[in-house]
Amino acid sequence: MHNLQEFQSGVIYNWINCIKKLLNPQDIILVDGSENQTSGFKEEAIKKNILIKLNEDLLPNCYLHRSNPNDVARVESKTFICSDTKQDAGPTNNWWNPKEALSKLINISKNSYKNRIMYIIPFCMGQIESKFAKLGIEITDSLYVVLSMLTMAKVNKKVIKKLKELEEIHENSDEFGLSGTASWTRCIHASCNTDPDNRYICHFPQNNMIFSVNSNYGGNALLGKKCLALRLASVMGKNEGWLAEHMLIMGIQRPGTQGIKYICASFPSGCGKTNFAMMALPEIYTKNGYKIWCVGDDIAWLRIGKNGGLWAANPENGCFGVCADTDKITNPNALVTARENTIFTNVVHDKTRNTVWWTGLDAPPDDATDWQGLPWSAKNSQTRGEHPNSRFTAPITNCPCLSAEYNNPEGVQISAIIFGGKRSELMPLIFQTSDWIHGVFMGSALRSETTPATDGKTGILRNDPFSMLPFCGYNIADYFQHWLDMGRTLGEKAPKIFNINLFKRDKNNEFIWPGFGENIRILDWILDRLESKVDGKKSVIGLLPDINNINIQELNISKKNLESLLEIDEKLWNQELNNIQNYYNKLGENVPEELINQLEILKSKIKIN
Ligand code: SAT
Ligand code: MN
Repeated sequence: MHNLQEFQSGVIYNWINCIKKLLNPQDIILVDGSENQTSGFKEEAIKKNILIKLNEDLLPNCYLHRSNPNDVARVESKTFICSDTKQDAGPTNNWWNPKEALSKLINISKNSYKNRIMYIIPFCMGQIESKFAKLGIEITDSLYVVLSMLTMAKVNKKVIKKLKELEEIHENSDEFGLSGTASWTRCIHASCNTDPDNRYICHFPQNNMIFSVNSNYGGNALLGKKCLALRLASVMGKNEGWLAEHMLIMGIQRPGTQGIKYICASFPSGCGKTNFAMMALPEIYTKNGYKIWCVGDDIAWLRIGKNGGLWAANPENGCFGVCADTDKITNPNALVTARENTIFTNVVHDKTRNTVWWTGLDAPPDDATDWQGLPWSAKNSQTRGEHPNSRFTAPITNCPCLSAEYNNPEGVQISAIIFGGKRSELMPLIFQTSDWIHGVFMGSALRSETTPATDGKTGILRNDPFSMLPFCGYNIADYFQHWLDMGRTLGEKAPKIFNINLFKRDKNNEFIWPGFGENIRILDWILDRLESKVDGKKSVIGLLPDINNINIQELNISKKNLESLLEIDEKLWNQELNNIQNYYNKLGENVPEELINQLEILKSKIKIN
């Protein structure tokens, strides 16, 4: 056994041996995060055609990876919460009896590491010295997963040391080490033959364990990310009094105000969280001293701090962002972020320059292969060369507007929370909810159009409360209650809650709001509200901006269009009420009374008007 002496004997050593018995690898390697070992992995990955090394001058230490074409996104239909009861998983999750799930997973993965290496990745989500931190060990046979985890999580000697200190907490009794529980998360990943029919991503909250088979895609295979940092962490948060959210964290610095204000924003996958989190501002704003600071682009862990306010930390170490359509306008900071030490997945390979390309970048290459490795040219091809869910995996420290607080063990104090979805009608550009309970109501009622980040059809409107539909590891109605409870504890210190919709379309089906860097104009209004610089205009759904309080200087949008972004169509809202009612009915009796009251209040307002 390779370098496992780190764990000598003890619980972790025993657990690894149990899993070894199940998967039957040729050898075992402990991943320690050292530079030496990591470069060895990269060389090995190149040799095995898992990675293509790109032009060192243009893209230093960058690589191209192509996934199995059937393995390009999260698969919600194959994602399970294996809690003791179906009620614990709730009506929005796929539930699987833990015993039955395990027996299937054992069947599928048994001996699947034959002639393969078993990599043991001890990792930490969050800053190791922070109370936010959560430890885990991922076992995988995929070098792509190893190298991605090395970017997305903290993997180093300190983590190994800390895990050794925690050893005694774990108890385990069965042959394959799949029972009992531990204070650290046991993550088992087996690529098998990436067979979509036998693909399962299973979470065992009672065992603090994740077991994923037959997919190497980020959200299904980098088990520290969505599986631990959202699904399992949301359960931990419920039990321990904090929140794990699908949210970006950013700081906004404005002239004439002291300090930086931090906000969290949740949008569903593929709706522009990364772009929003590292927004590059238009010149009229930078000139005046505005700055954006990125703390995180996908996940926020939120705790009540010593001062009673809500504090957020980013548990991740890297960005797993969408490549397609990321360009100089949509997100110039992401282009800089993904310029070195980056793995690109499922993009076009420019063979002449040995670089990568996707729609949105400069002129397309002449001699290229598409995301599947087939000959491709922009001129002769009807289809895009990159996959719509093509991704870059880059260290967050590459981000040119990275906040100085990004690794603060305490996190940053949050002044406002934004909920957003992708809606072509109904939802205004922005409104402020009246208080925490009303904000939670609006978060619970969110609907959004599906995107390529999930398998299945895109553009389908569906309920996606808090953008957590695919990520809440327990009963969503209990999750609403947990939000309400957090609000009660926060009291006066609770951040203000806003709602935004950047995706409203006009009669010609064109987006009305320019979005991207121009979104600062929305943030400006939010900060004006927080600082009581402007009043909001009362409406049935909350406080809207006065049209004159949204700065449209140097923006190609007419006042009339801005008005249309802010209008409330009560006929449509009437239909929406039915949807919320039906959704609540579907969620069942656990929906908190306070939210049902909110719905009644909204119904009565819309009727009166
Ligand atoms: O789930 S991933 O992390 O792969 C991307 C997303 O859907 O947010
Ligand atoms: Mn996400």
